[in-house]
Order: sequence, then C-alpha cells, then structure tokens
Amino acid sequence: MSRNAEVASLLEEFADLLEAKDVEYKPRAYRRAAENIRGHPAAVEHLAVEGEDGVKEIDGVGDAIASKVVEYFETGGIEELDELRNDLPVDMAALTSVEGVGPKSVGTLYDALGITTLDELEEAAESGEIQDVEGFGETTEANIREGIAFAREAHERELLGEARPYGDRVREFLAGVDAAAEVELAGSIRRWRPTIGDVDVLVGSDDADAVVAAFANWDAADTVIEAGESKASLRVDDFRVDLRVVAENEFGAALQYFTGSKDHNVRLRNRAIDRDLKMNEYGIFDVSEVDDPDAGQRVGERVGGATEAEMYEALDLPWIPPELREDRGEVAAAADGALPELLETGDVRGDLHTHTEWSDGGNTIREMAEGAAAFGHDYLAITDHATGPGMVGGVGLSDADLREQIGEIRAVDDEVDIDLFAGVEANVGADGSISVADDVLETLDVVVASPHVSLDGDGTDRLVSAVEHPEVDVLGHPTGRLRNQRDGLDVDIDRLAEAAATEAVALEVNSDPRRLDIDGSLVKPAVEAGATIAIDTDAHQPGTLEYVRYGVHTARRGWTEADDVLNARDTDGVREFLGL
Ligand code: DGT
Ligand code: CA
Ligand code: CA
Ligand code: ZN
Repeated sequence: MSRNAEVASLLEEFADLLEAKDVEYKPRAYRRAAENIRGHPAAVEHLAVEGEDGVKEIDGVGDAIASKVVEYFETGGIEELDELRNDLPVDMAALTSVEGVGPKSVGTLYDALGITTLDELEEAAESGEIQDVEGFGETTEANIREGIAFAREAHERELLGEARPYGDRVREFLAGVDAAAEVELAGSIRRWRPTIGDVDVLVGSDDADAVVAAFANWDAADTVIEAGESKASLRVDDFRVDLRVVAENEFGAALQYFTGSKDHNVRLRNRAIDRDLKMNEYGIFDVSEVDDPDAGQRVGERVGGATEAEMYEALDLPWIPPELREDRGEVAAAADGALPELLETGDVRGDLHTHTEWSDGGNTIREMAEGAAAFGHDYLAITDHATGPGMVGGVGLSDADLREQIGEIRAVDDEVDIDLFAGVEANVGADGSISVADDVLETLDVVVASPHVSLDGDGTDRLVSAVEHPEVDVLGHPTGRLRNQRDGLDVDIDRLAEAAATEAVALEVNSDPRRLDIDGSLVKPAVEAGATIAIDTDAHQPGTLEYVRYGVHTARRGWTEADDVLNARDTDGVREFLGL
C-alpha cells in the first residue's frame, strides 16, 4: 500500500468516527481530502517534509488536516484520532461493511448496546435487541441480520478492480524472468469475472525450477504458501497468486484448460469426444485408433496444444475470447461462425457519467474535463447527483444548483479541448419517479437516472417507468448491485431492454469495480433485445476514468460489439442519440 493510501484510510477512519459522534460537515471534508490524497500523483510523505504548506498543495486539504498529516509522519500517530478511537472502541471497518450500517448507526448502537464487533452485532440482531433502539425498528434489524451474512462472505472473493492490477504486475514480473518463454493470466481473472477467488498465472518454460525460484523470490510477495516442482502459490497483500509452469509445446493446452470456465471446458470436451478426440491440459489427441483413451494423459496422436488456437482449431472452432467462455452459447455460436466482434477499450470515445465537487466528487469541472481530455476522450458528461432519497449529508444538487452548474459547464466547455455535456444523475424513486423537475431535465444535455434506495425485490416496473420518462437518456447502474455487499434489484431484463430499445435509453454498464452493473449475464440478453449500452465509469476523480476497462470487459462478457455502445459513437452520434 502506498503511503498516500495509508494516510487516506486514516483520514477516512477519522471521518467515520466524527460522523459516529454526530459531528457535522467535518466528516465530508476529511473524506474529500482522503480521496484527493489517495489519487494525488506525488507522495504525500515528501510533501509533509515541507510541513503543512507542502501538504496543503493537495486539493481539499486545509490547515487542520494538513497538520494531522504532518503529525502522522513526524510521530507515527495522530493524537486526536487516538482519542476518538478510545471514545468509540469499535471495529468500524467490519461494522460498516454491513449494508445499511453507517458510522452513525455504529455510534448509536455502541451508546445503546455497547456493540463493538460483528459478532456482537449479530448477537444483538438475533436476540431482537436492535429493534428497540431509537431509530432502528424491526425492518432495519432484519436487514442487518441479512447484511451480516453478506459482510462475512465479502472478503472471500476480491473485486476485479483490486485483483487485476496485481495480475498485471505478476504478468509483468514473470515476463522479465529469462526462463519464462510465455506468460499469460488464466482462470477468472483472464475471463474478467467481477470477483476473483485467486489470481492464476501460467508460464511456458523448459526450466520450471528457475521460474518457480524467481517467482518465490519476488519482492512483492508477503508469504510463499507453497513452492513445488512446477507450481507455486504466493500471498501478495490480500491476494493468493497461483503459478503453474508447463512445457512450451503444451502451453496452449494448459492455458485453455486453466482459463476455464469449467462449464465451457465441459462443453468443449463433449465436442471433442464426438469427434474421437481427447482434450486435456497437455494437448488434444486423436484417439480413434486407441483401444483405451483413458490409459494415460498423452495417448493417441497429438493434433495440437502448443497454442490455444490449435486447441479450438482441432475442434473446428475459431479461437473464443476468454470473456465469452461462460457456457452462454459461445461454443454453438463459434461453430456457426457467429461469434460477436467484441468491443475494445480503444473503441470508447467518452464518458457519460462522472461527478465533480459540485456533489460528492473530488475535483472541479475543469479538472475532470482536462483529465478526460488527457485520457484521450472526445467528450465527457458531467452528471452530479441531484438531491433525493439516498443522498446523505446534503451532497445532491437542487434544481437551482443544477441551473447554475449548467452555466459553469458551458463556460468550461469553451475553454477545454474536449466536448462537455451538461448532465445530472437523478434518482429513480421506489415508484419509478425521477427526482428533478422536468423543466431542468429539458435544459440538460444528458440525464442519467439511477436507483439508490429501496434496492430489494423486483425492480422491473420501477426501472421501466424510469426508462419511459421522456427526458431520461441513460439508466445508471440499473440493479443497484454492490459486489460483496448487496444483490440489488431483480429485473426482467428482456422487458427492460425492450423498453430501453423503444425509448432510446441506454442501459449502463457501470465500470466502478464495486458495481460492474449490469454485468455480462444481463448485458447479453439486453444487447440481443436491441438495447444500446453505455460504458460509464461514474468517476469521482480523473484517476478513475481508467476504470473504463473493467466496464469494457464486463460488456464483452455480455457479447457487446462497438455498434451496441452509445459512447463508442463520435460526438455527433451521441448528440443525435440524445436528441440534441
Ligand atoms: P476463481 O479463482 O474462484 O475466481 O475462479 P477460477 O475460474 O479462476 O477457478 P480456479 O482458480 O479454481 O481454477 C482455474 C481454472 O482451472 C478454472 O477456471 C478451470 C480450471 N480448473 C480448475 N480445476 C478444475 C477441475 O477440477 N476441473 C476442470 N474441468 N477445470 C478445472
Ligand atoms: Ca482463479
Ligand atoms: Ca487457482
Ligand atoms: Zn454516479
């Protein structure tokens, strides 16, 4: 963890503890500072050497926070934070990982029942003590009971957005090892699943010992879990990384096998059997002349296995991109020559859902615009939150604020090398209503409507109503799902996608790794029903515009082509879709 991230999480803990004690405004300032410090390109440790003025160079960091950062680097602690911790000795991170339990509830539950840990929270929820605490009630208690189960499971699988950078680092490291002839990620991380159990990496080499030895000595490794002749496992921060080393001429077979998914491989193996072929991690073999195909791993005449393409070719199939290997009809489509020509990250030309400091983002409109231009986008929509249910702490914009912001967006648009769209992220109420006045919506270029509250049960009617609103252009994170936290709304995707296609509303693939909503299993039917997809990052700072790759690969898991994607169009094409 870089020290910027370390300082950021301390400030976030500070914010949580202040909020738990009902302190107003300050928590938001601490969170904003934390976010900016985390995303700051220079090491805060170096800035702190120059004292408070150095640290104040970072946006959103004023005197009070700067002095705490300096104190931290000088003394290794922050006295005021320690005092807050003493006053409220709770496991804040664990407790707030429960859906519906925020820092304020943690404070209230500690005062009323002395709850400090997840176990204690569970006990209290199960014995019915929580419903009697002021402000809680039976429904909240039931929600907490359910949320605890989720929170306990949460850290068993890591978010793609957290795991993938480790995967990239592992691959880069191994690519620099002389004995490694070929290196590729495998398993769920190569298929870009939204959550990852462990990071699998495969090396083709004629010197497995040397590869395993280099891997086991990798600087980044915290622990070597095991190291054998041709495989090894490491722990790197929270991640388990599994390496397998195979012979170069069997690399393709192993890569195909260890990429999975299991269901995809079963489908292929059946196709192989129909053709008198035997496939496994060592190759693909013609066993038509063999009495007992199960007599060994490498029986029969080998027909391929050095490359993955050879494995598919032996089955009369074109190579199938890893994101499609989920047994959603890809083998049949490949056999029919009907695989999609998948969207690429480079096809995306802009972002239609981003935030600034006008609501809960960390940066100005201009900074976001310049960040998007530097990232290579042609256009950017600024879509700050409107007020409404689910917007805590007054972060959302009123209709009057929105009118004022449009003027500011137009002014910045005249000065930057990128086209700006003035937008809003409105809330979709439990009844499907949109939380911004129609005359304001009409003035905006783009209206993203997203559900933020009541994210239980069937949401189809509600989402269809939102889509049918004449001013809505994009349905943001449609199900409201949060990975490892809550499942979000159930949705009849065929009905929603048909409505979206008819109304010319794009369904969002939200690229934030915590969301990845809608995901591949929903994108595929949506695209088939003719709906347009928007790949948005929901960025709250310029640095997270690069999360777009997670959205793109998620859309690829749903068979998305560039033609299906609103923001793969040029500015004029987007303007046309938006009716501008
Ligand atoms: P994960 O790690 O839970 O996110 O998911 P995967 O898909 O990476 O699963 P993992 O790491 O257990 O194994 C990597 C791949 O290896 C998996 O996608 C398919 C293949 N594989 C592993 N074990 C078996 C097995 O027992 N049978 C078959 N057919 N394939 C397997
Ligand atoms: Ca894996
Ligand atoms: Ca594995
Ligand atoms: Zn948003």
